[in-house]
Amino acid sequence: MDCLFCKIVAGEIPSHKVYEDENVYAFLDIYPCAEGHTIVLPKKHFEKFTDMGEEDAATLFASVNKIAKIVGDTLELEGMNIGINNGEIAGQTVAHVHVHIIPRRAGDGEGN
Ligand code: D5M
Repeated sequence: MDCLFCKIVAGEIPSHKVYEDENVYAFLDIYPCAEGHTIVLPKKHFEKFTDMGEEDAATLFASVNKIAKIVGDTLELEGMNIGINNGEIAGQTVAHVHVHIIPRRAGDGEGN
């Protein structure tokens, strides 16, 4: 399958790995919104979050929970945005489900 993120998981395209287990792969976003911006994706290919069944979605978010704590502890963050762009109309540019973990810091100006 010609999927950018499947190729990253397979090691065919280089990435800065943050975390990996049997179900997910996490790496730094190449166009970070903030230092430490991390992407978490399921190793199993789904185009959109809403294509996933409950069990796969729960597994993904159990790992997101773990990785968000690691990112938060490592970077000593007080908070972060955790989210998904689900579908092209919602801003999804890579057609493989992924969760953004975006560190937030005092004065970073986004204010939402
Ligand atoms: O987010 C897709 C994200 O994927 C976007 O923030 C850039 C990032 N991206 C794209 N290509 C790469 C590579 N090769 N390495 C790391 N990060 C990458 P979306 O929610 O689909 O807009």
